[in-house]
Formats: sequence, C-alpha cells, structure tokens
Amino acid sequence: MLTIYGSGAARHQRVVWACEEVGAPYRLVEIPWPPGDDPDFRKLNPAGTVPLLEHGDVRLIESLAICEYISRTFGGDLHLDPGDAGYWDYLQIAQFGEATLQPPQAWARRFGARDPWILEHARQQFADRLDVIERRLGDGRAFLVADRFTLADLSIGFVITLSSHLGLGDLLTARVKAYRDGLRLRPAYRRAYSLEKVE
Ligand SMILES: N[C@@H](CCC(=O)N[C@@H](CS)C(=O)NCC(=O)O)C(=O)O
Repeated sequence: MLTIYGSGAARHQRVVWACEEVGAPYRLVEIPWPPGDDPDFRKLNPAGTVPLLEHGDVRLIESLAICEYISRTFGGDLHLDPGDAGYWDYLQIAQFGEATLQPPQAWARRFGARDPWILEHARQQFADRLDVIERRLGDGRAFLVADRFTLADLSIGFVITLSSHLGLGDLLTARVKAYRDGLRLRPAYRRAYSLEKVE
C-alpha cells in the first residue's frame, strides 16, 4: 500500500492519477495548507512540499519521480525506457511539464493577485511555453509522445487541467483544450479527480 501525502489542489493529483492508471493501491493523507507549517510533516519532507510518497523503505518527494516509481513498481506502461522510440521526447516533455510549463502558473497563483505586472508576465510566459504543446499537437495526435498515454501526458495534463481553475484557462488554445478534454475522459483521470462527469 502506497501512502501519498497531499493538500488541496496540488501536485499529489499527478500521483493519484498515476496510481489510478496502473491500479496501484494507495491511501491519500490530506494535510492542511501550507504543508510546510506542519512540523510532523516537515520531519518527513524538510522541503515542506507535497506530494510525498511512502512505500516501505522508499520515501520520494518529486511528483514525476513518484509517478515513474509507481509505473515501474506496479507493472504500468506509463514510462518509456532509453532505447524505446520516442524516449528523449518522453523525457523532455515530462520534465517540461514540471520545470518549464508549471512555474508561470505558480507565479500567477501565488503573486498574481498582488501585482498586475507579475500576473501579466506570468500569463505571457504561460502562453509562450504552452505553444510547445500546441505545436506538438498540430498533427492531430491524441498523445504527446509514442502514440500512447505516458507520464508526458500526465505531467502536462495536470498543469493544463489546473490552469482553468487559476484564471489561465483562456490561454488554452482550441487544440490544447481538445487534448485536455480527451485526457479528462480517461476513467483513471475521472477516478483520480472524482468527476461524475466531464464539464
Ligand atoms: N517539483 C516538486 C514541487 C512540489 C511543490 O512545490 N508542491 C507544492 C504544491 S503543488 C507545495 O507543496 N508547495 C508548498 C508551499 O507553497 O507552501 C514536485 O513536482 O513534486
């Protein structure tokens, strides 16, 4: 049994989604926001961030590393291996979701209400970075790499799903919205986000 620590609408949703995709058993421990204010949680993760995964002796604190651990440990096919066709694309797009596409969203969320310049800058940066995904989807593909659902989709899907709730949804192009809507129809996504229906 995996133990996933999460808080509100945060990156632990990637991990729950990955568990649902591969059928990994898990329990979700919700802690109040901000997680770093909980001294007991800080003992487990000094960074004070969620997600945190505990599984036996394994303790991991990076959402994408956790998702890959889950895929590899529970026989999932969410990951690619070096040597597989599309591996470098897979690696880059999965990391792009967390390292490049997500930060402007965080700036908007955290500082946007306080400073209009930061909000505008964050919106512009988000739109520019999203263009990488828009172009990739330009040939009509359903998944970002390897003709199947992978952690690249899960990484990007988490960010673009959240963007609508953070006032950035208007920056999603029609093509990106269609891609997002396809991901949201996945049974595992619906279970992870407890959606009765896709709006
Ligand atoms: N790169 C890390 C980022 C973890 C992270 O920053 N998580 C946010 C929630 S989405 C957090 O816990 N922030 C705590 C805070 O802002 O106080 C990952 O992908 O897991």
